[in-house]
Amino acid sequence: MPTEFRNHIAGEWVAPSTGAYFENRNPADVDDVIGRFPRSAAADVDRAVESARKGFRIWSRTPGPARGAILKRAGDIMTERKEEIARAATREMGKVLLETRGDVQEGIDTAYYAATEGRRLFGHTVPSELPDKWAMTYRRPVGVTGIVTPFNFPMAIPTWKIFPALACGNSVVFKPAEDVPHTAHLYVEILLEAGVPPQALQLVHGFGEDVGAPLVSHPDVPVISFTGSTETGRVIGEICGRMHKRLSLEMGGKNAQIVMPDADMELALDGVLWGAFGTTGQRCTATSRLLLHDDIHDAFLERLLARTRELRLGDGSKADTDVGPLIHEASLRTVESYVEIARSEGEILCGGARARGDGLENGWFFEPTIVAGVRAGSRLATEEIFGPVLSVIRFSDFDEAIRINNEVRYGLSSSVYTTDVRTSFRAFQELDNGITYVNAPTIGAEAHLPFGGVKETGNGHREGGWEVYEFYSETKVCYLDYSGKLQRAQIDNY
Ligand code: UN1
Repeated sequence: MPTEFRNHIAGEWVAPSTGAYFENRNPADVDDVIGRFPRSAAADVDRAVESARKGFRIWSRTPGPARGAILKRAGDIMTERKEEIARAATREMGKVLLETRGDVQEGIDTAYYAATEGRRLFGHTVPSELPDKWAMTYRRPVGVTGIVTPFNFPMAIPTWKIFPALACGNSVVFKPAEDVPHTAHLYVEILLEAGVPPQALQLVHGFGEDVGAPLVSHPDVPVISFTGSTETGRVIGEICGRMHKRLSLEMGGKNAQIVMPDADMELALDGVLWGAFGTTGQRCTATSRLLLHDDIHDAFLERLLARTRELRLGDGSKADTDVGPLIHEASLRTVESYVEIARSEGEILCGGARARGDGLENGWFFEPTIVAGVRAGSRLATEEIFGPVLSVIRFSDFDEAIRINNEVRYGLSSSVYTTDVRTSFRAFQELDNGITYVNAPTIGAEAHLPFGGVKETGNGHREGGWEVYEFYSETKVCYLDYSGKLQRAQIDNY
């Protein structure tokens, strides 16, 4: 009998109000059941929010440095348990161990950054325009935060949101993706062990419509942070707009790697293989378009095909695996439907089918796929696929590459391979993305820099780095007039 997991609500590990559970299965071997997780409902969310309101009162009054010390401990425990968490994440999510180790490391980096931010949370002290008067700002926590996360970074993305939310003094109701509940469970265990007050941290498992929806529309949750599809983000945005909530959205991408004729070709090859097929293409930063200059198009493709055919598919926990499975059957069907489109919109040079063979029968494996001759503006060139499918588009000069890069509705990351400094700086200025890399792939953001995209990728906020702390706190402006008389700003001093 698989282990039955619980929600964490009001300081206790509890069964869901529904009494119902869902199974969490390994995408590399669907017969491997990891556990049964609560299929919670609105009543569980209500209890969680009620507890988080109490938790907020305790935690928001804990001094920032004391909060930071607890987050530092969480980072230490994560460091000790890194391998165990990585293995749990690979088992439920599928990506290779090398990557889940990186995923956990991103969480650790975020913990240590958040720990020190507890000693900063800077405000400003500013001269007043009037004599004997002080003006300054400080940062206040906002309240209960609702955190809704996807499957592809089971540790990094929850930590990006929860550590800064806690560092700023907010309490948390966490609804992880139903595909990766075990990693979420481990993370919450660690936070509690580190000393986060149990009332300040709630974990509610379940599905978007049952748990995510009541959380997003709960009147006592003024802050929502969501990473997922642009379609779901739009619905959340409408609800939060109506309810005047603070909302951070991190959504789709259609990221391009541009290869110029002056590039180091070996480096560009390494970059696109990692960017397109790492995480089986299931990153919002994944390289899903390869823009090749006419002069190197054929030669580059030939080498890329040879390298792609060498990639070994398999269980991500095995040392010789390069590419793991897709997350579930629905994702496999989506990828298949785009391959159908590829048949008419381009030429499939490799892959294009569900992968069969030894050790692959029981998982959602799809062959790394390259489609050449894709026209800019076509569906394959503009829609997010979230799988191992790379569309190759030709261009004849950098202006055209910029235009193609910018024509999609998303704007997360972009990459240019070039040895020309002028091209590099033009890329920084003219590629319409939140992140541009020169001589590095479209994936690989670092935890201490802001992360996010423009256009339909986001809604103007950033995760990571120093910027996310703005999102999780309110600026309070404080004036103190010690002149002993009424001083009218803009009037008495003019
Ligand atoms: C995501 O794809 O949802 O830059 C996040 C990267 C990672 C984060 C990706 N550090 O690829």
